[in-house]
Amino acid sequence: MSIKTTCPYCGVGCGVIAQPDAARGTVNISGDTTHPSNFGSLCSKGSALGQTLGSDGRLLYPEINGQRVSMDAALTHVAAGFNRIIAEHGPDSVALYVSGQLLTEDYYVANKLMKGFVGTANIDTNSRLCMSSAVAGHKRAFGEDIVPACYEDLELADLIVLVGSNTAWCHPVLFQRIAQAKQQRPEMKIVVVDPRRTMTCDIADLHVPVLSGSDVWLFNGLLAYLHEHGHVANDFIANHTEGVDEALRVARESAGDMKQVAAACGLETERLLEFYRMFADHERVITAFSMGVNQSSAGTDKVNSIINCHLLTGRIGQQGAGPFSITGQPNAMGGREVGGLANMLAAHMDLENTSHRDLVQDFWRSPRMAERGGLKAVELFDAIHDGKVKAVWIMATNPVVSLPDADKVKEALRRCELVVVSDCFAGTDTNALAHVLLPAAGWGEKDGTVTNSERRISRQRAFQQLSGDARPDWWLICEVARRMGFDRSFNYDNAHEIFVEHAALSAWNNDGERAFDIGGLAKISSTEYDDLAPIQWPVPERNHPGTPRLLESGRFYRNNRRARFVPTATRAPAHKVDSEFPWVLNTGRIRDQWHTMTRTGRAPQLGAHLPEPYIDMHAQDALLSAVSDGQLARVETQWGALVARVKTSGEMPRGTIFVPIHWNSAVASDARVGALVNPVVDPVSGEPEFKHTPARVTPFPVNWHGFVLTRTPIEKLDATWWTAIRGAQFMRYEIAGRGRSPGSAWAREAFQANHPDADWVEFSDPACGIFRGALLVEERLEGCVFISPRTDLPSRTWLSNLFAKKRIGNADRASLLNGGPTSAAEDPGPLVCSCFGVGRNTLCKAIAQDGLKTPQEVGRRLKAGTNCGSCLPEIKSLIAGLAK
Ligand SMILES: Nc1nc2c(c(=O)[nH]1)N[C@H]1C(S)=C(S)[C@@H](COP(=O)(O)OP(=O)(O)OC[C@H]3O[C@@H](n4cnc5c(=O)[nH]c(N)nc54)[C@H](O)[C@@H]3O)O[C@H]1N2
Ligand SMILES: Nc1nc2c(c(=O)[nH]1)N[C@H]1C(S)=C(S)[C@@H](COP(=O)(O)OP(=O)(O)OC[C@H]3O[C@@H](n4cnc5c(=O)[nH]c(N)nc54)[C@H](O)[C@@H]3O)O[C@H]1N2
Ligand code: SF4
Ligand SMILES: [Mo]
Repeated sequence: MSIKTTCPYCGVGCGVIAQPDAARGTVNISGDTTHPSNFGSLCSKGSALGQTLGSDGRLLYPEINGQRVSMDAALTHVAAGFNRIIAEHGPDSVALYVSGQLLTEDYYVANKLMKGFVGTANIDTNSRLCMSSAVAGHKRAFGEDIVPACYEDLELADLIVLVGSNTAWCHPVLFQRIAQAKQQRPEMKIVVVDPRRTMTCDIADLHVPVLSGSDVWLFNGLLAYLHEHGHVANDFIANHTEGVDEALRVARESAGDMKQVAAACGLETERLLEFYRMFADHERVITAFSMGVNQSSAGTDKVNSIINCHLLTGRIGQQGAGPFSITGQPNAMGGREVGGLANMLAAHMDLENTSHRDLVQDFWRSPRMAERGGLKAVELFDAIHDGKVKAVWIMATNPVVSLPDADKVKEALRRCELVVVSDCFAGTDTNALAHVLLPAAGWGEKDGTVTNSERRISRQRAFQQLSGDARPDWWLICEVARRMGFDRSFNYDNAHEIFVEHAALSAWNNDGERAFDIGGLAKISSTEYDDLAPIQWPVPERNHPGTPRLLESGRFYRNNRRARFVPTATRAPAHKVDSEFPWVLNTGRIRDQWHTMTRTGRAPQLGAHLPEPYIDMHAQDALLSAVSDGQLARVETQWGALVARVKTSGEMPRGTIFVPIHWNSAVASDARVGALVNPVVDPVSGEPEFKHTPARVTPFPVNWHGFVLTRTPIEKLDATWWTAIRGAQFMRYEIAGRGRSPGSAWAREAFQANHPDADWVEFSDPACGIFRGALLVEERLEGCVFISPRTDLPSRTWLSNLFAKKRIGNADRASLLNGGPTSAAEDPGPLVCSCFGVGRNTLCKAIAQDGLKTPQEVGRRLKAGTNCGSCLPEIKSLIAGLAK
């Protein structure tokens, strides 16, 4: 059996083929060569999906206050709790907090329940933290949340400007499509606008290392430059836009002359002008942007300052030209279609527009409609904290980790009368605060649709049986709705019935008023739905082929059909650095992990690339903070603190530090970066400023460092600081501590408990604080521990290879006790290629010895980089480094 479905991670929306192997109990995952978003490619995360599918760690049964209950009891409890609180305190006292990882069908019923039946718009989503500035920018400029471009435009463009997007790591398959297009047409230019020199810069002709938060200066300056140098689409502006003069005036006044712009952006004037000239000289320009733009207290203005440059030059809705918001989550776009944000209605209609409200109420036959916008994510959790919202149902998101000022979020949930969480996994930080836990179906069990960054609707199809009592999210929502008394309106038997209702609403009294129209899919049969091929909306008529590009005719969706130049006055990030908090804390993603690691953290293939939380900073800033590469340090802001390992990768500019977002309490003692982030939001979109919080870095002194690799996970770790990651045959714990370093007694207790008769070998030098121990069970390595006062511990990659051996011979025993392989050749070094497990030492050796000059030659020699390609930028940088 082989099932076509869609990857559940990023917004690229790659087609996946899943082939369950019943005999082995595994699922083989490959890229779908017929899917028009990825043509068969998958990145490291997509390739490792098969490793995330077991029932181990799943939330399988409903619980109330920690006790397992029947599904019926749990659903009835939730419905009764919501109804009681609504009766006592009104509809606005309850809320849903949902996610861009729900399927469109789940999202549709969640939104319908709240806005049309409970009668409150208190349903918001983690897309508030992600896309809401892009949505707000699109609505201000175009009148509707429209992404005009498609992936093919990236290949057709002569210039791609990537703004605040680490595409190489966060949208890897799109990055590969861009890299391939550039290889075929080397004259194609790429600019990366990012304070960090990320792996994305690998294919860039120009890196523009702007100061954090200065993008509006950059694009206001560009607008003025384009105007001054005559790159103005006069006819397009006259016929299809309004407000150009005011936008130009504000841009000029607030950004100043080119020198002032360069200074505000922290750039040399020459580099600034080089970028401006490139932009001016290419008709086919795509400006693709993501979180470096959206996640800012000026996020919506950043978006509009970009759109203004495209409107001025008329480069929009054309092949290879336009602003392009790259979405993060697999169904961020679908969530927007159903109106999942607290300030939207459904099918791209507006909550505060009476005729839209009447239209939707009529269609839903709903008893009471929400009449004004609900609370946006950060406000919502503040209202929970203040006791104004008394019941919340959190679905498919982990806000205790992912919201800003996350310790306050934790406290808010502690105070809340009724917290319901539905998740597929047990043990998340948010689950820990739930009164009711509802087990949700996981990726392989779910059935429905998602929409990717290029408006392409693709099917997710189930290829596994439901685990335990887990049920699809739409089912859980409908069952609660029915128990709340809304039986007739939530009486769906399957995802298809919901989808066709959603499609019908998009076409209801539409007449071309709203771009989002998938009326052509409103009458598809259940079989046609099952077979639905990926298609880009709008799909206004039956058998319509879909719409790759929007806004081609210059007709926009505001009342007067014109696009609006939105004046964007510059303003600095909300909080400035000062002597107490001298560094800007920037947060974001790493290549092989997905958000809070509930899924990717289970795949051994993904754990080794960057196994620990870290603080990346400029070497001189590290020196000023009295910390150094490899040592632990504490990052502290006005809101919270964490401890992680310092790294001076060379990617960071002076003045800013970078901490990844993924680590949480389930996998580290103290590394939830959300707790440190300023909760200030953009005034228009409500999106938090995740990329700019003033912070300080101080040493975190410890007396000893160590790590443990063990086949049997350890329940309790006696260490001041720890982090845990899954390896192929073992759990890996990095530990460090104060006081006396652990020795023989500690290690034996931790290890030997499960294997009292096993063979224990150890080396101990108490005077030097060095301890090494290994447990062998029937000559196989069961576990090992290494402790030292310094961080110069043995290679984990070398040791992980010993775990793969059936027998540990005498030479290996000796090397275990010596703390290192007998020959350097046995140490592959830190992992670079996760698909084929190729380490840095192996790569460097082959590159040097065999004179390999291109990643292709490396691939032929070692296979590295030949599957998903996510490590190609790193391989290229190793080749470049060795060529120096
Ligand atoms: N591997 C992986 N991929 C993912 C995800 C994941 O968790 N892991 N998550 C998905 C999701 S939901 C999202 S939203 C996307 C996010 O995808 P991206 O937006 O590409 O990812 P981030 O790492 O959040 O941030 C992007 C870049 O913005 C830069 N930046 C910071 N401040 C500024 C600034 O002021 N101006 C500019 N121009 N740039 C700035 C940062 O240095 C960073 O390199 O990734 C998606 N893909
Ligand atoms: N500091 C900082 N914080 C950030 C960001 C940042 O750049 N910096 N980025 C923000 C952005 S862009 C995003 S998108 C968020 C992401 O943040 P979150 O949404 O909190 O992160 P996830 O780990 O993806 O959480 C998804 C949860 O849903 C569960 N889940 C997965 N599939 C399903 C399903 O089908 N049904 C149900 N019910 N549950 C499911 C997972 O197990 C997991 O617990 O983080 C935001 N937070
Ligand atoms: S690029 Fe990777 S994570 Fe994103 S959809 Fe494709 S395979 Fe999934
Ligand atoms: Mo996101």
